[in-house]
Amino acid sequence: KDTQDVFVQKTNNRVAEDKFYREVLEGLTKQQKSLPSKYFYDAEGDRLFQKIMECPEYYLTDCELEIFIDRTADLAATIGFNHEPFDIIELGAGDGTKTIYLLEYLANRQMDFRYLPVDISVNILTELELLVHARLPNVNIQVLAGEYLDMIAEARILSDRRKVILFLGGNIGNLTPREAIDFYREISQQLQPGDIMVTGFDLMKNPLIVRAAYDDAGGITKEFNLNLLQRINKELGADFDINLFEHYCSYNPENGACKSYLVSLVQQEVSFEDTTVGFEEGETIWMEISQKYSPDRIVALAASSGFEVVTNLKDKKGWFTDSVWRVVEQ
Ligand code: AVJ
Repeated sequence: KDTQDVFVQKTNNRVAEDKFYREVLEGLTKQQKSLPSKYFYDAEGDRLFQKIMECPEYYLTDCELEIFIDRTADLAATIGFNHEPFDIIELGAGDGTKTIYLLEYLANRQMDFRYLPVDISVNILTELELLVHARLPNVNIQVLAGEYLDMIAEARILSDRRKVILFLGGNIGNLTPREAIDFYREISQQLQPGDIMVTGFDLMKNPLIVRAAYDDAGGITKEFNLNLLQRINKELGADFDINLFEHYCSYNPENGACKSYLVSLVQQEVSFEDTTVGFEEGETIWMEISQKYSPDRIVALAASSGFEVVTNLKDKKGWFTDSVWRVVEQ
């Protein structure tokens, strides 16, 4: 059994590495160069994102934590299902800092639920499992390591209970609005009418506040972006000189798109595997979108993907909302 496991693990790694290579190559050979932001999160990227969350400019985490602490009862009320048993599936669960408040509230009221956190990082999931065991020994937790939609399918095989999907932190912002519709359609198709989807949306606000959050004075966000070039160096043997790239962030207050780029400071060539990519001086690599939403746009997104809005739980400043949706009858 052991050799079998090791073999599977190795094969998966190679498949993952090939995919990483293909997507990097595809991004760097486009007219507007780009890199997929989902690859930010290697061990160093995880560490840098933790540091971003501690930056005074990065308000998202604090706003959502406030909602999970102050509005726990309201949130719990929307997912009670009249005491029917249910599963909470959390996509991109991370360290569980916010969710634990909800789990504690539900557990204290003897609700019959299981917590199924989904993440690609097995490390994060192991830590989360330890935390939940330690803090909430009565909560039934089963971690699921893999891609979001695959793991929702997996959870359906495990049980036919009512489902609550959590997608917190403003992670939805990393999809373009167009991609977001497809994402929610695929989710609603996997669910039953009445099942619940909870998404943390960062709301449109003073553009100066948004821009500062993605261009912090301490330069952590810059490091976070440059780390992906370093990861490509390490894992694909590329020769990016990170001193020859600068970080740039733009926010369009008309459509809520906050985008970050790396700017090539000189004309240069970068090689990896058997490919060479040329950069003009001033040419950009689009690294990430962190889309901001208006309340109307959230309603429209729900309606066009098989959901209806049940309620919006906002922080006191009104900067962030945890939007609770219900799957409608088709
Ligand atoms: C983890 C996707 C919510 O877009 O706000 C933070 C990632 N990027 N600073 C975000 C991020 C730059 C973050 N999310």
